[in-house]
Amino acid sequence: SLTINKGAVEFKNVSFHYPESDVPVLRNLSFSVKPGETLAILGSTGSGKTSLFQLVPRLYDVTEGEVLVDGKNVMNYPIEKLRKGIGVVPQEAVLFTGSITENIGWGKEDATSDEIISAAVDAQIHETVEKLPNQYDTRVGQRGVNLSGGQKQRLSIARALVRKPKILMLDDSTSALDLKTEGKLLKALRTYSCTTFIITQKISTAMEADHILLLDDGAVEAWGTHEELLNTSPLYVKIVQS
Ligand code: DCP
Ligand code: MG
Repeated sequence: SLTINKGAVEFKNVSFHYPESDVPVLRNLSFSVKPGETLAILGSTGSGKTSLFQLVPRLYDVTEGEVLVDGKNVMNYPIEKLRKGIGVVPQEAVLFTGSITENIGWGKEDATSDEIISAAVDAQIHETVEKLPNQYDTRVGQRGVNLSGGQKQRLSIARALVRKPKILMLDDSTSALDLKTEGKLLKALRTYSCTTFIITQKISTAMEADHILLLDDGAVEAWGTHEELLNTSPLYVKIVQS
C-alpha cells in the first residue's frame, strides 16, 4: 500500500472551513513544494497557517480541492502510513509524563538510544539534557523537572526528527530560540533532506527558505522568494520593515 517516498506536496484549489462553522478559513490555495525544499509560511495571527498545516497529515480534511503528497491525494493513503512519513511539531509543544528518552521516542518505540541522542543533538537540546539530574532518564511532565518554553520546543522537534520524516512541519517551533541556536538547528535540519514547512514570524528564517507563502485572511497574498516578494508584495515589504 501507499507510503510517502519523496515528500513532494501540492495544494490544488484548496478551501477549508472547520466542521463546526461555515466561515472559510482557507480560500482557494494552490502551490507546490518539491522534495527536500523548504517552504516558509508567514501571515498574521488567524490568517490560517496552522489550519493549512493540519490538512497534510489529515488532522482535518479539505472541504474543497485536493492535497497531494508525491502526486497522490492524501485521502488515498492509509492514515497511519501518511502520518508516519510526516513529522509535525505543533505550535504548543506537548510533553508526556515520562523520561526525556520516552518523550523523544514517543510514537517510535523501536528508536535506539543512539537515534534518540542524534535527534536531540540535531534539535539543539542534547547539551541541556546532559545537564539534567539524570540526563536522558530525567522525568518531565507531571512531577518532573520544569523545562522552559524553548526547551520544550526543541524536545518536540527531536521527537519529530527521530522518525526521519520525509515531510517536517514546524508550527512556529523556533519562536523561543535565539538566532544563533535557530541557525544551528536549521543547518542540522538540512542534513535530513526532508521537505520542510516552517511557520515563522521571523524574516531571517523566511529568507533562508526556497519559497515563502504569505497568507492573508486564508488566501495566498504572495508566493516566491524573499527577493521576489520584496518586489511584488506591499504587505511583505511592510512586514520586513516592521
Ligand atoms: N479556527 C477555528 N476553529 C479551530 C481553529 C481555528 O474556527 N479549531 C479559526 C480561527 C481563525 C482561523 O480559523 O479565524 C485560522 O486559525 P489558525 O489557527 O489557522 O491561524 P494561525 O495559525 O495563522 O494563527 P496564529 O498565528 O495565531 O497561530
Ligand atoms: Mg497557528
